[in-house]
Amino acid sequence: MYYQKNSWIVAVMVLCIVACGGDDKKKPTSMKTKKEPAMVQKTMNIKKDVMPMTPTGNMGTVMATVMFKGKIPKRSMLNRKSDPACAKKSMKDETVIVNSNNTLKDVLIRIKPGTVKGPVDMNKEVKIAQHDCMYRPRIQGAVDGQKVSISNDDLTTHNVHVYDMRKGEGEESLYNLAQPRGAAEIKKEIEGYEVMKLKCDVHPWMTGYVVVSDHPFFAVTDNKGMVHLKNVPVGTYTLEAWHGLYGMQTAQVTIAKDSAAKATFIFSGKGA
Ligand SMILES: [Cu+2]
Repeated sequence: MYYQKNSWIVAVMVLCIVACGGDDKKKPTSMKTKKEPAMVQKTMNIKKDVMPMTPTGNMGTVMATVMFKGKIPKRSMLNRKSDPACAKKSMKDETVIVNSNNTLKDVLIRIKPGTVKGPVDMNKEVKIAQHDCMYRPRIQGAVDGQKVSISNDDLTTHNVHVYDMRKGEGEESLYNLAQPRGAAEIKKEIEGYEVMKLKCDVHPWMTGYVVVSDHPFFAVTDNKGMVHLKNVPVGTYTLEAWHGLYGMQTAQVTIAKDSAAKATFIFSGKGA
């Protein structure tokens, strides 16, 4: 029931998009903005009347930044005493990480699924490590049909419990597998999922996400709160920005040939 719980938070979010800078001035980027509730559409439930942009060889870049406005949530120390193997190392809560430049880390930004095509290496596995009793990376993107490979680097047993987060349907449990120390990787194919949420049934603080798309144009904001999506076919798109607690915002961007379309999202911490 994740989305329902957080939909009111999303409703107060402010979204904006800034004008292009530098050489983009010759080719104005769309300024349209709109707000939507978290994950308004299923990732793979794509409307058939929307034709994806077909690559013509003309490509541009998206440079997106996620700002954080409001009271910065305190990152408490996680209580990991229940497992001595985990308790050896102290870790802070990672639900909301605001960078020193007031940007938000761990936001997945992508072109809206179903609206663009691009090259994907379907043989490349999406790797998730359980390391220091945390999922690493905490959030990443993947393409539908790729395989996930989940490893256990720790000297303890984890129980990988994966859910698909579906709008209005709560979370659907996909699989639930114990992985003792030294065990082989768990490998599973992504089969039309929306957002895979990883939880460990042994260590309740462990949370990870894999956001699934049908194209390769996605990235997660870093410790500067930025992403660059490169070699995107020219066109006008909806850009989606998704955070594990705050949900999704969208913006329109127009990508011109050999130019960088800039977008700025603002997430508000109010009520978080
Ligand atoms: Cu665990």
